[in-house]
Amino acid sequence: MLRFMSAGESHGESMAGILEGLPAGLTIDVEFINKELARRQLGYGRGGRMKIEKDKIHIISGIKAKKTLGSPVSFLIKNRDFKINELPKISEPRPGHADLTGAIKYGFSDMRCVLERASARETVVRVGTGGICKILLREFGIRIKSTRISVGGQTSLKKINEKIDRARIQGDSLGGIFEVKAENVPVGLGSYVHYDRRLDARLAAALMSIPAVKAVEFGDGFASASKLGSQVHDIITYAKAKGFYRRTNNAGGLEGGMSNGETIIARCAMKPIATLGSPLPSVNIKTKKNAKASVQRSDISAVVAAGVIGESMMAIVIADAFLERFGSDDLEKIKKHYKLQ
Ligand code: EPS
Repeated sequence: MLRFMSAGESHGESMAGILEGLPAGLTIDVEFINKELARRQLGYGRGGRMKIEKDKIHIISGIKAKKTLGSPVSFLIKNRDFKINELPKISEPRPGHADLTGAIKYGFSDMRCVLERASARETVVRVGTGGICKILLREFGIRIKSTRISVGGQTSLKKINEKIDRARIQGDSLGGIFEVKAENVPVGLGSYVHYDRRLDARLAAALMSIPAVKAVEFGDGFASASKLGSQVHDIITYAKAKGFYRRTNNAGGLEGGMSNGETIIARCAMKPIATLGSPLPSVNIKTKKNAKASVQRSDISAVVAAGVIGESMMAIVIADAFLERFGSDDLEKIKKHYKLQ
């Protein structure tokens, strides 16, 4: 079983991750992980923080001479913008953010204490972890990619950028849709037997856990609900060179809670970022009087970055399900199991 934990506050000293359950003998390419971290910083519409940070992974355990030992891999990613103890208190919660509910839940009067951990800065750890999982998956030819499908309902790059510029001027924010695909996933990851090992359910939970994601679908997803069965189900075919395959991929590579060998396709809808330059009405949590929501440095839109985070979450779940099916304590034995399938 592969498990990971993240720790760290947005303006604390460092973000930290622990990934446990990797086999021994995997060569960790730190440069590849750093490139993944840099991809998370991209996209038109990002805020000032991305100009400050140059995220780099610093692995502190689980590796000797670049190879995994089978012990937990732990790492740090430094926050250049380390200033948690100097930042002002926040008393006006932002609608759509964790601010108010988090403060009630933990009994804080300063919502800075919520923001620091609720921040999407945490996703840097997921991308570090996902990068390691991608390195494992690429040993078996599995590739994961993402695309920004739309922002604020626009699909062309020109219109997206114009819409982001307009939102910035108006002090507003935008959401959008991104797609994540996993190619060359072997047949049978996940389970039709155990509800909690279903690959679609695990992927949906992982993608839904990305900040601001409000909906996840696989393949034809919501559209399939208004079609006939004959229009939806993918016809099964056989060819000597390929084995069994489907003529179409409306199922998004998932049938019966398992990978069916076709490309896994997930789409995620992201709501607009909760911080608005022209803030919405809110209430001061101390005085209980009407007040404008607080304004924090933020992104206008972060759909490209969310796609990279989506790739990481998909890589983590697929690596876990892969190890469940072909797993062993060492990579060479996993390769032997994999060849036998
Ligand atoms: C982000 C870090 C944050 C935000 C943004 C993404 O840093 P800061 O709060 O210092 O600007 O830029 O996070 C949010 C939009 C949010 O609501 O938390 C990052 O590293 O991706």
